[in-house]
Amino acid sequence: MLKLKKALLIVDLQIDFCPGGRLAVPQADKIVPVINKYIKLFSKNKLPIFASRDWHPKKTSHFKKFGGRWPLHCVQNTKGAQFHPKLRLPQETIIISKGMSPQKDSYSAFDGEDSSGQSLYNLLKILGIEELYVGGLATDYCVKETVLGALRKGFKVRVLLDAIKGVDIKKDDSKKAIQEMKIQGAKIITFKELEEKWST
Ligand code: VGL
Ligand code: ZN
Repeated sequence: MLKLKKALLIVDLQIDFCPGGRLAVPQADKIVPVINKYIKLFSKNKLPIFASRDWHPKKTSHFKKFGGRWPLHCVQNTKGAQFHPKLRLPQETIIISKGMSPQKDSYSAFDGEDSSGQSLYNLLKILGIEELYVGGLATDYCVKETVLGALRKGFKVRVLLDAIKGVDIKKDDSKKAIQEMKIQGAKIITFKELEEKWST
């Protein structure tokens, strides 16, 4: 099989999305040790690691207070916007900030940019990435939109089934999100499968 150049993309593993946070995803903290295992595996294989963060201005139409649908969360430079304290991001992790518009809702990491303003898409192209491994929060919002965005842009995508958690405002939202990602062409993988695959 053709060897595709891969990267890991960890979506929004931030304090506000974890239990105790302002927009807590049930059991979100459970995926942190699993994500850390993926990080180690990608680091060992010298593959790039991206971490997106929801990075909202104080005033944005994303928040209920200003006409949107969400409670205040992940406000730039607040504690809740920090990555989970147990997440072991290597120094070279490329941080992608998103949700910075005061007027627009956006969920996909492909709407985000690094500290120099480069889009995620351009960064992936520069690095020659062909296949993205996506985990994080939340399955039914940012993970879904990021995965569908990646597929539309022509990347191969693997969803890390043991390293995602959903909000499930409506029962089965996450299940439906996974179905939709599969229909659009994403493949599903778990850590054990990947570790075995890469050890041969
Ligand atoms: C997200 C709701 C609001 C997410 C972000 O990261 O999935 N969900 N903002
Ligand atoms: Zn948000």
